[in-house]
Amino acid sequence: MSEDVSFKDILMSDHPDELMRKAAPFLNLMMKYECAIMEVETKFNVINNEFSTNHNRNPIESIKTRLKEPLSIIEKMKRKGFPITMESMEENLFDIAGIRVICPFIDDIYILKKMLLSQDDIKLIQEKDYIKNPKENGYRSLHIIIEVPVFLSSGKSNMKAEVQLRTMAMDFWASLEHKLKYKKNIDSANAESIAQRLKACAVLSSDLDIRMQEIRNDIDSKGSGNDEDE
Ligand code: 0O2
Repeated sequence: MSEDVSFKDILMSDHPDELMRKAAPFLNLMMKYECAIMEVETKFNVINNEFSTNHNRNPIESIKTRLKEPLSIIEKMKRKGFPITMESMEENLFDIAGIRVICPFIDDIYILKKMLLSQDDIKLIQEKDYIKNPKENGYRSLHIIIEVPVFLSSGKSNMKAEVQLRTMAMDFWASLEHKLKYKKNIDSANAESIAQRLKACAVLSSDLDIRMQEIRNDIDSKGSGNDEDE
């Protein structure tokens, strides 16, 4: 990478032209993260298409993607005590490019992970299995940080991206919990009870996932054999 650029330096510009000139390397880097999102999303769409042809069902219900906002990038680097520069952002933040894959069944999550990681241009950097080890509040999902190559006229860049794989039940819980967390008018007496009730809902949603998986396994084992034989 060329000379490191500080966010403060970009923001100190007092003329629009100067701001655009100084922000150009940042915008170029964000474009590369956006391309990484496109590459990974396409890979999942290809996996889903092939799986659907071979096994007559889709392991992916939906895919959501997001590029982290500049203010969230700065906030996270501050919170973690990293230097607020572009080099630091590339080295320390792994979730600037985010891909969330929602699956019908728990098994689909691990099938998709295996299929993605078996591709020879994908490198696994880190894995956090919050399904096998849920967070204290009940949050479940499989997080993997990967590196994916992006090919531009300037050459190849290996970009990091965070893939979150979860079932529809895990996504339902996480989306509502996320919305509730940002409600500002929860007093501290109420907060404890809310946390406990959310945890109880997480346990229910985990039970639902396990039961639905069991029903599917049962149907598959008695079915025509036209499904996957992983
Ligand atoms: P967004 O907008 O979804 O990206 P951090 O927790 O950020 O300090 P790290 O190591 O990145 O550090 O955390 P982790 O746990 O690997 O993953 C963080 C992301 O997972 C979050 O991103 C959420 O998307 C999701 N997540 C993790 N824990 C919870 C949780 O308890 N509830 C919900 N609803 N989501 C969770 P961001 O950056 O918070 O937001």
